[in-house]
Amino acid sequence: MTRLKSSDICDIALRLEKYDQQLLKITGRTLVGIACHACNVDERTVRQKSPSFLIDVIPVTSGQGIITDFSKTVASILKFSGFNARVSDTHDTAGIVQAYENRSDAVMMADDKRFVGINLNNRCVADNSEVTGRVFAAALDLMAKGIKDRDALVMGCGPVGKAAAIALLSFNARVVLYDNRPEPARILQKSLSALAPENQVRIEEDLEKALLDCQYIIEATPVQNTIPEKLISGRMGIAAPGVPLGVSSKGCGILKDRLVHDKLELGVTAMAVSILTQKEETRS
Ligand code: 2YH
Repeated sequence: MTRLKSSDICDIALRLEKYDQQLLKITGRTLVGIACHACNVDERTVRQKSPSFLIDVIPVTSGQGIITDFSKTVASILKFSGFNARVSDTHDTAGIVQAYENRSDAVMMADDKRFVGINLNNRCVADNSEVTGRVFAAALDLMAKGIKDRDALVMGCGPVGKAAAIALLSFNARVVLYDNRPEPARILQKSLSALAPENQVRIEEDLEKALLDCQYIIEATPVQNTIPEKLISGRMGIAAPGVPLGVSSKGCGILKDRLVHDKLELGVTAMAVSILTQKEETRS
């Protein structure tokens, strides 16, 4: 799992407007629009509710500690997406206590392993890895103007790749799994078998063949340059939640507007939309 560095995120807040316009051009939807597509909710309803939904972003000191600008950047993304967000002036346990005392609707916080949003009113949780996989799959579906019946390659079968594969199946894509280790791909294929007919999910062990076969790609690995430039064509569409980006700068130049990649923006926005709109499951 990649730990974000301050240098990865320090200019995100300044580029939000530009990125939003870029997403609109590539997918036809903005950050909030793509997040709503990922959560299968109506954008107008979300835009009506989000300004009064108060999210406290709580800095967490455990493990490797605070990443400079992390909480501030998360709050900036939330505010840009229309939510009422602020960085808590206390951290860790005290931050959670303060959020309850102030009757905040939700908290967002990350340690070295998990980054979550928790709705304090109904106990719904959004996990960044799961939601990130889902929202990048939604971006790919929009970029493809409907990925139904198309082959979509998922590179990297960890938690983000898994969530992307599940979302792609919900959009009725044919999913091709690739991982540089055979075991994670096999485990994921098995877990997806409950969700789709056998012929809708296959494993491809030869990356070159997979990249030649599939026009649409989710790049969910934590490795640089996983997609060789010679295999990148102008007709490919890539949604890349992986950090660092698996496409070289020359590759980005070939793809132009056929690439969606960011380090926090889509994931954070989709986490907020998810905790705003999820309903608590009734327990028996
Ligand atoms: O970047 C991370 C982890 N790799 C979790 C990512 C889950 N997809 N955590 C951020 C740590 C933030 C820090 N504790 C802070 O500044 O609060």
